[in-house]
Amino acid sequence: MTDSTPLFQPLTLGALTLPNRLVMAPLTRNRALDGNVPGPLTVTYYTQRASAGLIITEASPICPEGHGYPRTPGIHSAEQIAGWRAVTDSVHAAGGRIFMQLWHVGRISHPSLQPGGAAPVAPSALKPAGQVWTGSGLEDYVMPRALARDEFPAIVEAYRQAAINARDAGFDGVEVHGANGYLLDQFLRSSTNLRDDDYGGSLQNRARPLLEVVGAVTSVFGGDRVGVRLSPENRFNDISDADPQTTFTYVAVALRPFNLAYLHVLEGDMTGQPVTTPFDYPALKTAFGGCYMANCGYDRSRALAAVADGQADLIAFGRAFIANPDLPARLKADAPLTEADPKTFYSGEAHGYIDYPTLGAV
Ligand code: 8OZ
Repeated sequence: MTDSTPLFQPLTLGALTLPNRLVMAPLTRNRALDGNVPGPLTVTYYTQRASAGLIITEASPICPEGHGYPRTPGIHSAEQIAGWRAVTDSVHAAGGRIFMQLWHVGRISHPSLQPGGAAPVAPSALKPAGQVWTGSGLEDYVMPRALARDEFPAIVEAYRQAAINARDAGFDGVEVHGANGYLLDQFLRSSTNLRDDDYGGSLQNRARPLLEVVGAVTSVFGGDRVGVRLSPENRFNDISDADPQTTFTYVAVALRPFNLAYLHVLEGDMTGQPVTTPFDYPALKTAFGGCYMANCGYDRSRALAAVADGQADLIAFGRAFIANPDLPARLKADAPLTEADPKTFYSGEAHGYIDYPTLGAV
């Protein structure tokens, strides 16, 4: 390998120049303090990973109703904005760049995690299969309340306000979480959207909420500081689509006019169920036409090949960044990687969060 290997070369991404093509994927870590405020451990965690070409934060709820997991840091209160400001200042001082992932879980929640113990909201009253971790135990998902048509403008407004809050907190940009079975994906994919108004039925209607949110967020940051994450095949959170290739090609083309910083695609199915119809990711990349970020179990050799062959412009790493704060240096040196410990993904405070060693310290 030479120094010109594109994976380790800078890339102009919208308004930013990244020093390499290695992105820290959004990773839920459940370490927020009371009030779902990111604390000092979170400052250390992200700062340790500032050598990433770009950090994308863990999914961060835009409003109280957007929460579905305990101790996930939000971006809807003054305390949360101040907590995140400490993160962005520290990452920037360490030479890094950081986007915030904006999140609304929709039906993937539980009354115990909702304001006033209310039912979670969703496009349609369809209960997800499975169970939710409430912080004190596992509970079955409940029947969500179908949103009335006139409630959605307030959700778009919450995304717009969250983008303003993220800007005030010092983020370089934001990523709209349109993936993994959460609210915007629940509208988009056919299995979870049975509406008969202009937010359901046709593909154009199912995509409308996502596109309205992208419109609101780009009005705050400008398209060149906004990314969108999609997961065409992912059945995580009990979701599916009757025709993923058609659905996601439509979305990719509809996103073109926003001149986004990137499209971030989770290329696979987190549930591990057998794939029935293979999805054509290169076709999705072509349909979008802009910067394409690939994610899903990439290792060093696949990442090198994908970027060198033009199949992806950026590669997002999840587990590898959890366990290797200095991942770009390690991959460049072809040094061994530390294995991540799944027992501390969603709990453990400092352990498994900020105590993974850098190369010299292994
Ligand atoms: C795993 C556990 C909890 C949340 C996602 C935000 O899938 C998540 C998530 C993943 O995008």
